[in-house]
Amino acid sequence: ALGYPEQLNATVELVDRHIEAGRGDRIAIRAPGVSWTYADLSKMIDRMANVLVGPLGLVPGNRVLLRSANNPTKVALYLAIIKAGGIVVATMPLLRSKELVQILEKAQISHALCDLALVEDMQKAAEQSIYLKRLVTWEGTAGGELGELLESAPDTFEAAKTRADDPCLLGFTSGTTGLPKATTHFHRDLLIVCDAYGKEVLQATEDDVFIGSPPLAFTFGLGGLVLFPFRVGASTVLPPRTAPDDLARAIAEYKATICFTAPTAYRAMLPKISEYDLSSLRKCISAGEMLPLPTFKAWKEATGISMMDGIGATEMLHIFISAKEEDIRPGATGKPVPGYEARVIDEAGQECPPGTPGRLAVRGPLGCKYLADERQAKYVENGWNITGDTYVMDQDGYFWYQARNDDMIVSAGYNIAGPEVEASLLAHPAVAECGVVAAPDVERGCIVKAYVVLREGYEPDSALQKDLQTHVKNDLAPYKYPRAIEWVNALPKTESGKLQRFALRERAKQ
Ligand code: 3SK
Repeated sequence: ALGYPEQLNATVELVDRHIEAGRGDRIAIRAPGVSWTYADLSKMIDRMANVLVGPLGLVPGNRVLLRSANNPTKVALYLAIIKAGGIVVATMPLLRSKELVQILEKAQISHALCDLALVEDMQKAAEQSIYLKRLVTWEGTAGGELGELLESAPDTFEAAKTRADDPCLLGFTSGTTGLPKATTHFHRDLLIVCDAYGKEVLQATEDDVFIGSPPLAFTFGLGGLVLFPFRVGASTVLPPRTAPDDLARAIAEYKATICFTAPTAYRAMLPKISEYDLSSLRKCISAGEMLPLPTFKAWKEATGISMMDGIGATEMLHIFISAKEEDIRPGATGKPVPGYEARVIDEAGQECPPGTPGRLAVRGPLGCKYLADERQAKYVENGWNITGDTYVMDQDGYFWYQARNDDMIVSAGYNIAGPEVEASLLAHPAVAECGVVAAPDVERGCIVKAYVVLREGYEPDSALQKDLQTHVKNDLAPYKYPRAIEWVNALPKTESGKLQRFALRERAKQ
C-alpha cells in the first residue's frame, strides 16, 4: 500500500541501488584516514555479511548487538547485519555491563560485535547472558579479530530475501522509568522516514555532506548520519570526537552542508564559531530536546541559518513534526511531516481547541511496535501514538512544544512548562545551561526550581539570583519565575544529550 515491494532489503535500497545506477564512485563515508565510495562500502558490507552468515553462523531473524562509537566500521556492520537478514541492536557506547545485560536478555541477542576499546563491560555482560553465542571484537577500521575473519571473506553477497515488514532493527529507549523498552522497526520503516521527512522536509541532494554528533543507537543519529544521506547517494562524515569544538572543526574541514545535532550542542558551538569557517553549512537540524528560541536566534545571527527544529521518537523511528526551511515559525516545532497526522488531545482523548495544551497524538505510515511489552497499550491509543509530550496547536496548524507530560509543573494551581522557563533563563547573558523542575513546597504544592550553570565571569550570588528571577518575571507570566535557584557546575544528561529532568526532580525532592 505504501508503494514498497513485498520483498525488500533496506541495505540493498540504501547502498546497492547506487551502484546499479552507476553512482558507485561517489563518496559514501568519510572519517580520518577513510574515504569510502559506495562501491567500497558495498564490498565491505558484503564481506562482513559473508563473515556473519559463515564463520559466525548468523541466520535471518537473529539479533545482533553492535557496540562502538560512530565510525565507518560500525556503519558497514549495521548495514551488513540487515543485508544478511539479521536485526541490529545498536547500543549507546557509554552503557555499562548492567545495562548491557538488560539489552542482551530483553532482545535475546545471539551475536555481539564490539569495538575492542569498549570490550570490558561487554565481556562482563556476555558472561551473564543465556542467549549470546558469539562475541567478536574489532579494532580501528575493521582490524583485529573481525579483520582476520574479513581477510578470507568474498566481497559479493546475495541479500537475504527479507520482506518489507520483516524487523531489521530494535531501538532501545529507557523512557522516564529507566526500564528499557525495545522498539521494533521493519525494513520498510527505514525507507519511509527517508521518503517522508528526508525527501519532503529535508530535501537533501546527492551533493550534500552530512555530519552530526548523535550516536547511531539514537535513531536521530541513524537517520541523520546514515539513512538520509544514503537514500539520496550523498556522503556522511563521522568525526571520531563530537564535542562541540570537534564538531565545529569537522564541519569546516569536511565542508559539511547538513548538520544533525541537539540544541545544546548548537548552543555550545556558538562561542567557537568565529574560529572556524562554517560557511559550507546550509541546513541545521535540531531535535532530541526542545529548541529554545534564544538558541534559534543566536544561531541565526551567527550563521544566517534558520535551524530546522523537529520532534521524533525512538518509537516512531524519526521526526514526525518539523518545519520546512521556508516555513519556519520561530519557537514552534512546525507542522506534521507529509504523510503524518498530529493532534492535541485531552485526558479523555477529545481534540483540544487551538491554543489549549494537551497530549500530543500522532499517526502515520509507521508507529510504535514495542517488543513484548505491555506498555504498548499505553503508547498506542485508538491507533494514535501518544508520545508523552504536551503541545499546543495554534490557529494556523503549527505545533508548539510545552513540555514532556512529566515536565509540567503544577504550582498553586498554575500549569507551568519547565522548558519554557528554561528558554527564558537561557536568554539571560549569565546562563550557560539550565534545567527547571518542580520542587515540593508546603504552601504551593510545588514551586518552580531552576538548576543553573553560569557562564565564565559570573558570580553565583544573591544579586544574580534576584536578577535572573526578575528577568523571567519580565519575560513570562510572573507566576512562572523560579522561586528557587541552585547553582551547579553541570547538568545530568543522557548520552544523546537530553537533559535528565527526572534526575533533577529527584534531587529537588531531597
Ligand atoms: O527525540 C527526538 O526528538 C527524536 C528525533 C528523531 C529521532 C528520534 C528521536 C527520539
